[in-house]
Amino acid sequence: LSAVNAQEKRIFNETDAQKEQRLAWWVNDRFGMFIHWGLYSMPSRHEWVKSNEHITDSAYQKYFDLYNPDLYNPREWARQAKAAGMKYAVITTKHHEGFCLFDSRYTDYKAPNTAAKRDLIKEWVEAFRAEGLKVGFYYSLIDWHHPDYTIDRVHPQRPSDPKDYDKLNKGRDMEKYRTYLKNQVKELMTNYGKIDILWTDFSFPGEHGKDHNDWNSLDLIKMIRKLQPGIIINDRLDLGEYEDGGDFATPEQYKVSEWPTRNGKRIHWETCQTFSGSWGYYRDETSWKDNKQLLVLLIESVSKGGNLLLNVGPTSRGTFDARAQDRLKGMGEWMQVNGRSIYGCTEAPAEFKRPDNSLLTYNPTTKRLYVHLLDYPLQRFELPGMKGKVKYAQLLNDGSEVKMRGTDKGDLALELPVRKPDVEIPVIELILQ
Ligand code: JFZ
Repeated sequence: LSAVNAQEKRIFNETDAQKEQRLAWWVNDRFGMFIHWGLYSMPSRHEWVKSNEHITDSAYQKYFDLYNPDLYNPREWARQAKAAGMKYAVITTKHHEGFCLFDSRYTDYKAPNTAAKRDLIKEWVEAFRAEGLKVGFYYSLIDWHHPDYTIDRVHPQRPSDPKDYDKLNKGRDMEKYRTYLKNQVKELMTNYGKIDILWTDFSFPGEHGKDHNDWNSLDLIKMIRKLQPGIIINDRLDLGEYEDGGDFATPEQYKVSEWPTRNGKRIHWETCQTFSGSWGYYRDETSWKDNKQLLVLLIESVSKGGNLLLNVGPTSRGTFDARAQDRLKGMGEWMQVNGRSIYGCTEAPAEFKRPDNSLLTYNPTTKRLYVHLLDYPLQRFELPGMKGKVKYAQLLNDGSEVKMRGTDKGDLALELPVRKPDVEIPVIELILQ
């Protein structure tokens, strides 16, 4: 431990090496599927619809009454996730609306009490495990259904006049909600076997907000790690004062200009991203990213030492809509032949300079450097300062040799085929000396 880190507050007795071991699979796998599914899939206009449109509990009730995911087949979801090259998945067991996809002893507001008549999470876990994927639970700390959850600044029933908060919150008791929250997390950590990831969401400190005191986060994280010693937990419990108050950071992509640090030390991170903006199914949304943009999100994350959790919002009947299937297929086609530049890879050492319109990743075990060509150049491509450093160069998609020679300036000139290889983003694999 460096002097700086030794001063940092810690919750657990775990060494840095032990933490690295616990997170090793996650760092290696790099690419996961996020799934946002709930009652909000029915209005299909954002998972925040209840808050955005200030919908009351009684007006929202119709979604619960009519919820019927008759086409739900998690084995099909798992198949598509795997084919896309994803190695783990995280599903909303409960989102902010409060509806539970799992069977909980502590609420009636759950899938078994709808036409689904069963615990939808149980079969999801079994299906994803059967495809060899690691499984994770998203659990919303925020709850817009629980009668004891106090009205805050993002709540559907937030008042227009701040003076009205006290009046509205009379009779609501966060102590009772904390008990509910803890009981439900305990169920999730106990009833489904080994859970690989817990994705809590989210804290928003400040006036009429919620922070670690509202969730009793410290007590919660201790219980979670006790029940699931190997689990990996995100950083949204508002325990930032502790170095180990979360295992990885969850920045939004646009904030990541370089590998995020804490006290000068690089941290684990994962960006989560949507296909179209909303996390829940949003039928009329038109802002869908194309396959190339999605691949750039993945490659860019790995090039800065991070993971990508790419979200699908299934329909209320339990299917992936055609646009989602198309994107997953596109990612899979690329990953099928180029996955070697993603799995087990990380940021390239600083000695390797990134040429224009390219992204670098590096596999420290095999000592191979990957150059992702975002804008396919015409025949000649130069790697600054790399003369004499490369044993062999090939296109990753078809394993064909790329001829190279050192220049007088000490650069490495690569001779690329005129015709762009048949992949969205071609990758040159450099086997270093
Ligand atoms: C939250 C949710 O509100 C949203 O519906 C979705 O589930 C998403 C994955 O998580 O939204 C957030 C919360 C925090 C940040 C960004 C989006 N953040 O801290 O940058």
